[in-house]
Amino acid sequence: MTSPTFEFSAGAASGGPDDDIPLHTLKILIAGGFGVGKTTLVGAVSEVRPLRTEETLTDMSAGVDDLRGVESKTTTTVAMDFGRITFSGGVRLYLFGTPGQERFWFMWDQIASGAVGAVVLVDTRRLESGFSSIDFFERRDIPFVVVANRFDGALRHPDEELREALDVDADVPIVQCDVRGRTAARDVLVTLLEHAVDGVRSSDSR
Ligand SMILES: Nc1nc2c(ncn2[C@@H]2O[C@H](COP(=O)(O)OP(=O)(O)OP(=O)(O)O)[C@@H](O)[C@H]2O)c(=O)[nH]1
Ligand SMILES: [Mg+2]
Repeated sequence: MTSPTFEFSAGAASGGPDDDIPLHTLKILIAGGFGVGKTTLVGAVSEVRPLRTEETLTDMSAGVDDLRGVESKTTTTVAMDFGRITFSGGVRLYLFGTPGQERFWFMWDQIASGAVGAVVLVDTRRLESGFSSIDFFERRDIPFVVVANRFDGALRHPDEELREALDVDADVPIVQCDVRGRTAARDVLVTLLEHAVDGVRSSDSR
């Protein structure tokens, strides 16, 4: 597989004293169900210390939080994650990680406001955890990529099998990786940007 190449407005940020000032700032959501790796992705890729809103999972969550597959998880995001990454060429992404638990989904609309794209993380051991997020972005026409996070012990499935199981359109990129790695997480964001730009181009040409 070739690694993605992303160039935004070639040359737009070159040749001036303000080279270090980003010319394009974009809001991106990192979404998905409970415990699929949203906070992990933001932390892996952020160039600044990420803002986190983790709270300890307590006995109170028994019967509320589905810990199947993520039994070792001790904390959960109760509001959002925030991080930042800047690409050469003057594109700066502000990353907003959503809370995964259903009881916090009322916040999603506000967090999503102004987002140009989303990463939907799924855990292939609990694929159903991705349905609500996919539905959320499809309804709002927000471009997204699906990322099957490589959890230990999870079976590997071909992309097309995942596409069918998740019922996502043929043009939606599917990436399988371990988002604990900075390069893998960064490549996911590049794939999303390319997908979002493709969408704008094809709607312009209509
Ligand atoms: N093996 C493996 N573990 C991962 C991967 N990504 C995340 N994890 C682990 O999975 C656990 C859950 O990750 P989080 O980043 O807290 O998940 P989250 O989606 O933010 O969870 P909530 O905010 O509670 O919904 C952590 O213990 C991570 O270390 C991965 O790609 N592979
Ligand atoms: Mg989290």
